[in-house]
Amino acid sequence: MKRFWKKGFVWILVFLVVASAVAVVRAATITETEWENAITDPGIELIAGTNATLNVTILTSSGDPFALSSYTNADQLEVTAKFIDEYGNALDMDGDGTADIYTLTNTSTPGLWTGIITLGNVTPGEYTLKIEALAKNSTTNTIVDNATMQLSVWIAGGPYWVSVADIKDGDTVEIGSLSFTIRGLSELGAILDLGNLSTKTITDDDRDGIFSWQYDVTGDGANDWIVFTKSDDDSDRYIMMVYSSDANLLDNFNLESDFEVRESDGRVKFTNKVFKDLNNYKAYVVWDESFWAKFGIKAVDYYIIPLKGREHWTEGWGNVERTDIKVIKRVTYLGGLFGSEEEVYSGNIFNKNVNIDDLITVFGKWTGNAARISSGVWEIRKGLGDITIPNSYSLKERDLKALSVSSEDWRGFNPITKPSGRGFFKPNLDWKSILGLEDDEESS
Ligand SMILES: [Ca+2]
Ligand SMILES: [Ca+2]
Repeated sequence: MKRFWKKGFVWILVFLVVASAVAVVRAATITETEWENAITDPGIELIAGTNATLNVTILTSSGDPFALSSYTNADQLEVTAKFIDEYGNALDMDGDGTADIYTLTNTSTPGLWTGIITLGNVTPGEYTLKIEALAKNSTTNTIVDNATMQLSVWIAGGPYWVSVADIKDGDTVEIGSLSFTIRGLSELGAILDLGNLSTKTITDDDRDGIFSWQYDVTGDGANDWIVFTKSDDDSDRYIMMVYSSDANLLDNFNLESDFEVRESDGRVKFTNKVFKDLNNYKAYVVWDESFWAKFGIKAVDYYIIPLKGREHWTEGWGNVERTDIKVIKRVTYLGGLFGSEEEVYSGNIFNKNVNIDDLITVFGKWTGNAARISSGVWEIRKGLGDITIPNSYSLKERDLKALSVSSEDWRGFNPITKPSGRGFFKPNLDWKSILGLEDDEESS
C-alpha cells in the first residue's frame, strides 16, 4: 500500500510539474520515455550493474521537436537525467563518491534523445529519476525553454531474486554458506544472529521501510543484497528479498527441504512444497482418509492446482504480483456414483493465508526469479508454499499431466479421461482448462 501511495504521489508530482509547465507561457514537455535493457512490466525497474538505455521524446514550448532547428533564440540544448534525494540533489550511483548526472544526446530523429544509465551496486529500493531538458541562449546566458519529468524507478540488486514471505523472529535462513537466525525484526531494522556469538545489525537509516545488508551469500566473490521490507498488504508481515548476480542463488536457497510439523490444533503442516519449478507444475491432492471415505460412503477431497502460464506467475517493482492456484473440492458418495465438484478458491497465494473450509490452509512462501531483460520482465522460475491439512487427510504430490491420467487420485472416475461422468455424477468443471492441458495441446 505504501508503495502504491508513493507511486501515486510521484504521478501527482508529474501531473503538477506538467500542469505548472503548461501554465507558464514558455515551457517544453517530455512526452514519452522508453527504456531498453530494463524491466518495464509492471513498472520501470533497473538492475544494479546493468546499463539501461533511456530514450526520451521532448517537444518545445511551441510543440516542435526539441532540437536546435526549432529555436531562433537558443544556441545550446541540454538533456540530463539524475537520481535525486528528497532535497533534489543528485545521488552517487556508482560508488565513486561523486554525484552522477547522465547526459542524453540527440538522435537522428529530432526531439528524440538517448542516454545510458549506468548503475553500480547501489542499495536496492525505490528511487526518483529526474529528467531535465534545457534550451539556453549562451549570449544572454539565459534559459529560454525547459522541461522536467520525475519517474519512480525500482532498482533491483541483481538479475536473480528470491522473495520470502512471512519472515519473522526466530526464523533461520540458509543461503549457500551463510546461515543466520532473525532477531528483533521491526520497522527500525533487524539483528541477524550469525552463530558463534557473532551478530549483524541492520537498520533502516533512511526510514523508507526497507533495510538491507550487502554480503556475498553465494560465495562467488561478488556482493549480494539481503533486503527486508514490510509487505504491501495490511498483514504486518515482513518479506525478505535476496538479490544476486549469481544464478546459483536460486539453487543455494535452502528453504526447499520440506518437512512436516504437527500444529497445535492437530493439523499437519507441509512446508516448502513446490508449486512451480520452471515448466514443471505440481498439484496436491488432499485425500480424505476418514472412516466414511475408506468405506466409500462419503468423501470430501480437495485438489490444489497451480495455474500454468507466465500470466499467473509475475513479479516486479519490488514485490510479487501473482502466484495463482485453484482449489477444487470434490465430494463423492457411494464410491463416486453420486457427487459434486466446486471451485472453492482461485487467485494469488503469495504471502496469503488462504483458508479452505476451515480445514486446509495454503500459504505462498517463496519465489525465485530471473530477469529476462530482453523481454523486460521477471520470470518466476520457482514457487513454493506451505500446505496445512487435518490429520484425517493425506497429501499426494502430482505433476499436472500425471494427475490428468491417473485413476488412483480420483474417487469413482477421472473427470478428464471420463468427462461424461459416471452414474449420477456429471462433472461440471472445465478440468482441461484448470490443469492447463489446453496449453499443452496448442504448443505441441
Ligand atoms: Ca558517481
Ligand atoms: Ca555473490
